[in-house]
Amino acid sequence: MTALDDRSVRPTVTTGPISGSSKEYKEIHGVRVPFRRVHLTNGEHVDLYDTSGPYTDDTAHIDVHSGLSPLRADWIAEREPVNGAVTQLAYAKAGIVTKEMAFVAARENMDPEFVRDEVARGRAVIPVNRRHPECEPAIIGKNFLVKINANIGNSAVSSSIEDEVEKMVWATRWGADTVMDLSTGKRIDETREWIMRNSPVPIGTVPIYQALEKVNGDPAALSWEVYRDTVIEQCEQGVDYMTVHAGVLLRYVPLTAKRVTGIVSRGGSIMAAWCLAHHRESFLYTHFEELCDILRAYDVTFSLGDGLRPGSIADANDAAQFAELRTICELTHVARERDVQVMIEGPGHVPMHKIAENVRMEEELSGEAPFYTLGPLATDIAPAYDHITSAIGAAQIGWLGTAMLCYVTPKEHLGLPNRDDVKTGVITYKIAAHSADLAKGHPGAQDWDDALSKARFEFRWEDQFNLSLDPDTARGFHDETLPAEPAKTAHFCSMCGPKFCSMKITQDVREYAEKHGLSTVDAIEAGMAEKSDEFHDKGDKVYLPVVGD
Ligand code: IRN
Ligand code: FE2
Repeated sequence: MTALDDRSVRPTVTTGPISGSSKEYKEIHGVRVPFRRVHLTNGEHVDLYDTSGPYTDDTAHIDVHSGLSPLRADWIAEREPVNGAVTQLAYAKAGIVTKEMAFVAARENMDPEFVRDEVARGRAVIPVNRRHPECEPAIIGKNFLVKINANIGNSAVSSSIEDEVEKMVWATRWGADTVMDLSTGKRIDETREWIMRNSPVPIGTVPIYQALEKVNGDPAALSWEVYRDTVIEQCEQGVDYMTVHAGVLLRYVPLTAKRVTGIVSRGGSIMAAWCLAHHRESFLYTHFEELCDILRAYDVTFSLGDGLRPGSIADANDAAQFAELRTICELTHVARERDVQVMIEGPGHVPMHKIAENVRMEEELSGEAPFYTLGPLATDIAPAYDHITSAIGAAQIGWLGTAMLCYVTPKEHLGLPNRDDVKTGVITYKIAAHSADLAKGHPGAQDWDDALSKARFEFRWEDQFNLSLDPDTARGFHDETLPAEPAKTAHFCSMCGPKFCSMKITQDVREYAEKHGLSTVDAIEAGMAEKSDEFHDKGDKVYLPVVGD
């Protein structure tokens, strides 16, 4: 019996298309790739990158007890190993374009050969465990769309399997490119099995959390063997990438002594406690090559954890943080030589002027391994708004070349995020990621903005809502004051009212130009002259006396 046969677990997941959109599949490079097609009222459509899987396809049959259909099963089965390895990196190095590479190339509108080359260099990763065939492949690398990760997972005090499965579906609905299951509470295995079998996106974990559960929460009782077995179990289950805090070395722990916030990483603090208790080097570091062999067998991607990341503005870019970064960059080369895909995790809390140095160091020392950062929060002063403090840092670090941004929700530092927090975190991070795509001049990124701006300018309200990251909230805000149907084509909204709408005024100017056979510039001049005469006629006063009473 598998976890999914348990009928007492009854997740209700959100299904159905996003407002104004439908699921479209296109056959590109020999693979069938999903898109979110936004249908516009002028007969046009816009196709967007789509992370939501079959859940937004109204023709799909969803049964959470059977899981999603294994889209990659044949691709995996028909492949022979190269040089004893089955990883995307090994194939890429051997000059082979896999179906996964073709898939991500189609999704990103890139050349498959370019994808292969980026993977071969280790500048991009495609985290897809052979045992997660349900997953739609995604690529993480600086030359691709900036990705976002949403963390979910229960804790000892809160949440259920049902809640976590819905959070996964909900997060991908709004655009999460990957989801990390950080469960530390009850039924970790079952919860993960439910998430894995129903997830259309890569799933990441931090295996040390479950290893710690196995030894009843006592870090000193951990061992390489307990950890290794946990990793193998999670590999078997299909986890696509794993955070490994292998850079928390014994000698770095004292470097955190004078910090304002010490060690804030859960995994980092567990490993620091183990190193101190045994006065030995971390088993993650001493057994790293063995770990590479395990991950390689499944094509699980390393996410080398930043266990010593700064947890406050005061601690940003300090000796402990950078010592660890140097070590994980060295380990990146070790893994890559062994054909294991790697990304590197980054901070944390960093003020804006100290962000660039992080990217520069990471790229130089790791040979441009994909950087995956948690924010960073650009200030510490706004608990309850840390999705915003962190999105400021995230947009900037994304622009500088960070490949994936780990979201932060409004509950950061305060509590376990619920479903609403998950959506807020995802939308906030989509904003940061897309802003970075624009600033990087990513081909085609601006098309989405242009389509929305055009809809806005032409008062196609429905199109403006439906093109937005969050159509429901956009429509809701509009309808709060102007719910009537005619308002959906009206040339104003309640913010400025009919007389003060700048877009309406611009359109009037253009109409005036056409009527008088003038260019827009001439029309503005002529119109201005008219207005100026009117102004003189009324006595050159900015504020006119109230007429009437
Ligand atoms: C991302 C970048 N730096 C840290 N992260 C994420 O933080 C990581 O991917 C995982 O989701 C979480 C790990 O937290 P700890 O164990 O380092 O606190
Ligand atoms: Fe923090």
